Amino acid sequence: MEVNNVDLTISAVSEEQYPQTKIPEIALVGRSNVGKSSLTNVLINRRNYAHTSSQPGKTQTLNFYNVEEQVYFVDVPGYGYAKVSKKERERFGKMIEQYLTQREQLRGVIQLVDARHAPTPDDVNMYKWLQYYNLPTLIVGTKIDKVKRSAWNRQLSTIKKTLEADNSTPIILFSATEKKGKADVWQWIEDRMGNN
Ligand SMILES: Nc1nc2c(ncn2[C@@H]2O[C@H](COP(=O)(O)OP(=O)(O)OP(=O)(O)O)[C@@H](O)[C@H]2O)c(=O)[nH]1
Ligand SMILES: [Mg+2]
Repeated sequence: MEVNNVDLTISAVSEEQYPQTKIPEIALVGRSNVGKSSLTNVLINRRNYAHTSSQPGKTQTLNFYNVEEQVYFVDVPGYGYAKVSKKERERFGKMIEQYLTQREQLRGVIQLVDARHAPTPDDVNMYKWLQYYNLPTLIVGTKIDKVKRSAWNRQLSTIKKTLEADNSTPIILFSATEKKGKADVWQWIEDRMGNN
């Protein structure tokens, strides 16, 4: 998609604040610091519209980015290390769970994993959970620029094997710095947008 207009519609802390439109939504999930904001920025051709940071666990809201009035990207706070109280984390987990299982507009989930390493137990749990709820899932292996080219295939199969991903789950290796994988990720999103 040719992207010129993007708008951070809302950073929601509760369901009443979600946009009240029929526009399809694509959620981005992954551990803190894996590169969700960076992927968003590449997809929308902006340098730092979705704020990136080297400090993990910052984002504590569901951020809805309206892209060309055609799709929302929903940046879901990173799991892993949230620097918040247990109570806050529970409230938050519930909100995310509710969003992912009950949101009618949701067409698919992009799960990001760090392509430099094998997926963590948190990553595996998240993937299994998404499959359990039959959510169409795309795996994006981030930071592939940090892996030498000769190891890309090995990393790809490590991701697939560790997640026990079946063939209906595509895996795309991605680099925000090189913009590698951008077209393939967009293709998947557009395919999902056309599907009810
Ligand atoms: N080399 C490289 N660095 C990346 C890539 N993607 C993200 N980073 C870096 O990783 C750090 C975290 O990226 P973010 O995009 O902020 O990660 P996030 O998943 O949004 O993190 P939270 O919002 O805290 O959950 C930043 O320093 C980015 O510059 C990539 O593809 N290659
Ligand atoms: Mg972020």
